[in-house]
Amino acid sequence: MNKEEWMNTVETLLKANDGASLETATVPEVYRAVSRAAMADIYDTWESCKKSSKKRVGYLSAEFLVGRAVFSNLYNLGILGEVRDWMKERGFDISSFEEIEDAALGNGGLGRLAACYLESGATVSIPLDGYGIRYRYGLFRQEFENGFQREAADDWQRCGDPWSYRREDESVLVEFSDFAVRAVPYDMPVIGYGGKTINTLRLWQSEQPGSFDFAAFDSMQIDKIAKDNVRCESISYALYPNDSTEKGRILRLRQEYFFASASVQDLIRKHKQKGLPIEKINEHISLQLNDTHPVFAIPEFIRLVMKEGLKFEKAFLLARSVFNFTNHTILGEALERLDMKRVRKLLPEIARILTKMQARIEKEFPSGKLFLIKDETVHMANVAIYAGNKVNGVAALHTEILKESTFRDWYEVYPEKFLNVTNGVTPRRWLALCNPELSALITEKIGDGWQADLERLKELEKYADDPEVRHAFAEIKYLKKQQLSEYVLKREGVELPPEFIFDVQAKRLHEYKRQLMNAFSILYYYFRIKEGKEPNFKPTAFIFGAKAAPAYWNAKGVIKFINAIADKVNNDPEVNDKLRVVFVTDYNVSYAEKIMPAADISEQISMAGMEASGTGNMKFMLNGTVTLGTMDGANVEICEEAGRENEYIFGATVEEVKEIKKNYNPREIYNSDPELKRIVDTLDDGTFDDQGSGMFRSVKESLFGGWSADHYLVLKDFRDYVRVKSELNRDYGSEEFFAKCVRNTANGGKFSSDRSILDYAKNVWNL
Ligand code: 26V
Repeated sequence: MNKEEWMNTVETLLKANDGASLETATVPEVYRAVSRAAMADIYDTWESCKKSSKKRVGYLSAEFLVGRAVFSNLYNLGILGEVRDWMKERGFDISSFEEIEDAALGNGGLGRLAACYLESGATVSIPLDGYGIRYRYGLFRQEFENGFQREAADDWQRCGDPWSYRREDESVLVEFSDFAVRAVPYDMPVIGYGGKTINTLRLWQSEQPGSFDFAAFDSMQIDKIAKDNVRCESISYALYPNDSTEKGRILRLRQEYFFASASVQDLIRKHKQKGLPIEKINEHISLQLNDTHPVFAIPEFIRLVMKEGLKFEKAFLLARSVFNFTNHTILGEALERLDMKRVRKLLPEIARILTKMQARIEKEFPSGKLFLIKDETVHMANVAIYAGNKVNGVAALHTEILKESTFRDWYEVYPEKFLNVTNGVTPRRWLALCNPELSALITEKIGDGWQADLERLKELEKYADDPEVRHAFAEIKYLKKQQLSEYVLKREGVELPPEFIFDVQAKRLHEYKRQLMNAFSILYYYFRIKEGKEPNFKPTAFIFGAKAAPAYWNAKGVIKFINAIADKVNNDPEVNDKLRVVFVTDYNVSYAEKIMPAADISEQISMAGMEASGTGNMKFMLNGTVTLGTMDGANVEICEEAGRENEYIFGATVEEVKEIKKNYNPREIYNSDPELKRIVDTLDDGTFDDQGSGMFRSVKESLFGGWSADHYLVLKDFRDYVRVKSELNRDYGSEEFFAKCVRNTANGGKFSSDRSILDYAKNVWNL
């Protein structure tokens, strides 16, 4: 579209939909018109992409953390700059679209990865479609009340959903033993960089099947009507925030079957519509299961294929050449196990198929070492490994742990199923779009094209030794810090001088990620500065962003603790010229886009072996940030790529963790290190007030009490952590330090999700 056509379309849409003009329209109205103008623009390409290829891949995921679509889509279409200018000429500033909500249909890493993968699939022209759930409410919005986290509903459709089409005519029925629901698909375009390939993200919404119950209405049974309606719509009502306890299990199970069944029905129907035989469906689709949440797709597939006339064994083998499984965590409590009684009650046909699969494995391996169902519990990961083709971990180290421990028995029997695909992030959103200043510098030095060929960043490496380029890097970092600082002042009311070192930890709050250790390190510097022991300490702003699962007590305790530290530090004139602390409110994709480019230090400090990969670490790296981290997840590969001397690594390794755990006594460390003891004691010596909640005592107890005393080795790793942190503080600002920043960007090429997707295409999907 040229300027004339574009503006006409926008104006027509404003008139038709809202009875408004560019002069009178509200921001959401303009947003909808602009988005729909782009939708009109891409229609033909999208339709032709749907038909184009022999084999398509379905990425089944309970979460897609897509974030704000409008900038990314216009950017990938190559019209963001023009549209900005055209709108500006008419007096409209499109940066006001920043008030449009993020679509947060995911919790964190796993959901954001799914979004990056779809974008990369379209960019490298692989026919990859997403299938998920259209939650009415996504991840909760976070607020702070006296430093405590409070959760509020996330109404992501508040300004409409112009990037989706409802496809009523492609609805399917999903049946549970007690009632059936209608799954209505909403399709979002997934626009690749350059706009040549457009794939589809299909999200299912649950609704009441059939038509309005007039008889009930006539007899004034309003309650019954409302109840039936709520029961159906509740299935896609809200995203589970990662800590789902017993009471939510049934609804969660319904959610999982709901979207798995709808997606498989949809795929089989499309296959049949093409007049193709069911036995050949494996030549036309591959399905990737994003963790265990979509694993019901396997028995559902077998069930539906049997309905087409195939015997169980044939159907099972067909499933085996269609499905693949990605594991994203070794955390025991996150590996899904379902109660068979419940499955039998709610999904009797699925239970029968699972039982047949269990019988098959018993026959094949009579020893009982491999199983799907044991003690009336289905192990969903086992189902996926047994009935799938490939199984992958998300970073080299993680995959080794899967093979050696988590899935050891399976690896012994099926070594050929296992492989690694290291995660990646899309460089369009996480470098080009969020850091246009650095992008311009990169393009100036190595030319255009790196956005879709990220290995080309290597060409920057030589500039690490060029003082001019180093300084240009540093200046851009300063600018991004200024921008973030303004934003944080506006949103949080906290002043972060951009001259300070910006030390950032942004990720979900979990004990294994050790935000508590970071908090302790702040107190370490706090006390030392007060005692005059840190004369050369360079002023540092500690920035946190994290949501805690609503029922995760200790995680919420850590948030309150950090907020209490922030309060004390920021208001203490003796230290606040050296230290600032802020816990940003409602950290989400859009906040991340502002934070990553402004960070000097990327905190990746999980206990070794716990963080499957991490993807934030990659975003920081691309934006020229050094990692302060453990040898965990993809940090290991970041060191491999950039050179370990360009990162700040500390702490026990996976092997050392194993040794230490044999006889670990956190109390010994605590008692023999007075400086550390004093810090830990602030949790209950009255230094900080948790307002009677008992949270701080509970956090302290997690370090000493019971069998799992300091399960994540916070006390053990603390000294090495502050040693390296201090070394970083000394290095900061030197020529060599800025060279490290350049080297991080220059060696980030591996962490493009384009590379990950090409790995999957080649080694998993056989495209
Ligand atoms: C799930 C649950 C559910 C039950 C209670 C505790 C708990 C804790 C963590 C999780 C996480 C589920 C999987 C997940 O999000 N994994 C993340 O996946 C990212 C993408 O592969 C990866 O970078 C992160 O390291 C990994 O934690």
